[in-house]
Amino acid sequence: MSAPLRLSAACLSLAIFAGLVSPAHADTYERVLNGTFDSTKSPWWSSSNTPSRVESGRLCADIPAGTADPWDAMIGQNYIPLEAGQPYTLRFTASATRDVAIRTSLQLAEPPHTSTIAERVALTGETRSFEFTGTSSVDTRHAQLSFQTGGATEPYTLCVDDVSLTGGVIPPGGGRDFGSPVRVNQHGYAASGPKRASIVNSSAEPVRWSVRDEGGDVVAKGHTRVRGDDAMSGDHVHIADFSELRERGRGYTLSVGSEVSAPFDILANPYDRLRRDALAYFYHNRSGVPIEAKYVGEDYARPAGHVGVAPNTGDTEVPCLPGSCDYALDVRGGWYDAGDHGKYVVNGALAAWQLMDLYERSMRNGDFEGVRDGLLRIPERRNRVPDVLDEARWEVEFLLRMQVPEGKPLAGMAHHKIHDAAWTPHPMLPHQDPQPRYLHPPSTAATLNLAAAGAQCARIWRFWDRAFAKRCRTAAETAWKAAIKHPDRYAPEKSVGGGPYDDTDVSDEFSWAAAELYATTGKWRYLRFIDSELTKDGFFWKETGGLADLTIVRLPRRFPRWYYHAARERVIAVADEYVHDLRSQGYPNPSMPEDGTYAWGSNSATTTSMVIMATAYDVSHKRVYRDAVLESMDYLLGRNAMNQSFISGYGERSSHNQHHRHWAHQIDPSLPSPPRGAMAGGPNSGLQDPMAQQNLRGCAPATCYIDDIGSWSTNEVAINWNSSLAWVAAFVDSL
Ligand code: 9MR
Repeated sequence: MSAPLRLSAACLSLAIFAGLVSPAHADTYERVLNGTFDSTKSPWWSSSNTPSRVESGRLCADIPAGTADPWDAMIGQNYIPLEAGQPYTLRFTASATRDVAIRTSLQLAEPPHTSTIAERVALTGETRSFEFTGTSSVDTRHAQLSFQTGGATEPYTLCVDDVSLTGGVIPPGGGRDFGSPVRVNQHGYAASGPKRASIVNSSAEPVRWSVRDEGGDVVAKGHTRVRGDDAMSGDHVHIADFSELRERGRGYTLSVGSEVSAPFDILANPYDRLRRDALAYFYHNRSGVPIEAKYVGEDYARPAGHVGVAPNTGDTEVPCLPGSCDYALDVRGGWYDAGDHGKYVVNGALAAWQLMDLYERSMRNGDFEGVRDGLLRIPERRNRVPDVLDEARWEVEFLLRMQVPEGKPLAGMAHHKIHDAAWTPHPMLPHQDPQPRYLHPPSTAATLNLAAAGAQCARIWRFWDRAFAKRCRTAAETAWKAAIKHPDRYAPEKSVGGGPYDDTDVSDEFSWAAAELYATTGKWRYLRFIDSELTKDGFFWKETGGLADLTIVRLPRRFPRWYYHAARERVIAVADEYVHDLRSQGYPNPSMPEDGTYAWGSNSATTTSMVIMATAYDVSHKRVYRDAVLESMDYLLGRNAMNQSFISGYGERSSHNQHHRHWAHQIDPSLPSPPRGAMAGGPNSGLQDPMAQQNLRGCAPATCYIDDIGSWSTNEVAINWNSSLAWVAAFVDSL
């Protein structure tokens, strides 16, 4: 539970006390999502021994016999917000196919499981209505409403409907506190770079600003520029520009009237540590190897996950999804994708590619830090290979294991993914995961992404380990042939226990893989498949076409001259659009989706746009691109509509409750928070999880974010997001 919510709850209670807000209407705030089961049961869940479904507009569950405690068989809903001191009323209808007594409970989902309502409910075959009340003694967003049926002597079916919980005075989506309206890069500005702030202020005229140093002396002052109404946030924004201030120091603040920003530094090189922290993310999330205290510290050390040691069932001999093939593969290693323990070839290949691309960019631009052996605290440190390549190889080795072996059906294709049969609860360390894990059928997209990353690996590793380079090249060319033979194997959209990474248009993957294969082999047969162009849509795991242009401009001598010139022009044209969008918004985000909404992982749309602007800088040396990348860092680090730094450990108000199964300090104090340098997914207009639905209703796109472990659709971390963060952190550090 974060301090801002507690504060605002207290403020509201005070307001009620003072007669400012009538508590009468509070009773109307509905706290249950989908209590009527009109079509779906989401976000209701049931225990794995208690299958449930929607039946005639009710939620029905098959209750097993022979369990012991009430909570051994439940249906329920999580992430219900409760306010301390407020009364709540629970109503529902229910029936059962036997005469039974069950329990209904409204309580904290995590220890100490403080309960607000706990009642015995006697059920018969006839549908009856129930009503219970209770007063919450806690402020939380983590209450759980459940129907607990364990201890039955005979099996039966339970059905519930019209479940409603009303109460509380904070309206859904209300009570949010973004702190100071003066928004800065809370970490720090580069002394030689642009230094601007965004200020929420209703004035139509410029207002005065001043910067104070740590000792309180005014060191710069001026008037704002009125940027005006900002569509994505709904804020009326002014810009303060203090770029002329170059004096290095810590603890500066910017004031407008009585409003003061979070403190910030001005440093010669503010991003040297972020470059390493953003990359360290990957070792932390390695599968198949113990994470050792000597590299990460005691708090983050943990046993190896998924090396065939019970209760793990993977990943040393993982069978195919039942009915899809008859073999098992050793697919140990790689990185866990995100807050979950799945490993997905489409996304893994993109993330590994970005680390290898970072290496190639560093080589080409003389950024020695980027290719340094000893940069990171990882087991391969000082093995005479750049650490960023060691880290990427950890993933590439896994990708190679996902390829269907010779002699099997679909040989040469890559299995789309491997993950748990069912979603595991939080918290859960990788070595504790008891779920069966399966290989999912090969897909063309995964196969082509393996071909792309494999070809890049072959090119790069020739200088470091010829045998490995050769393995990569063979895998890549084999994958390409298999994809040509099976060009339309698409992963399904529906997915349980892991993400889908579904994609039914793989023309962009063909083009990207062809560019990589051509760059590595020089074989003309690949050239004609390069038919994608970088557009303002940039790139992400589903849209990889634009990456072909990045590869071409990174490796000009490996492509026909006219390819390079055309790609360079496109990179610059797209970067110009990003610079334009960054400058026209109240907050410096190069990503400004045309449909006016932010998508899942919007912060990675920011970082990938930054990669493209940085590439434009590399090919043009025009300062405008470099400055735009630096200013985009401001957005990520607090100069945004929520006064929120999205990178853990960086800035006064930085995300620290990201959705992750063992960086779960928020729900289990014995576990750590995310380490420094983990980027949250960011604002997502889609509100695709109950935490977001409960707390962000009506949010302006740029504010659809909540720093709570429950919000996987706004606050997860992921390898493809941190790989682009690592890329841009290295870029800004190299300037
Ligand atoms: O990043 C993915 C995003 O583009 C999709 O909209 C979303 C839903 O399919 O999935 C995101 O990826 C998640 C993956 O499916 C499972 N692991 C966590 C990933 C990050 O949230």
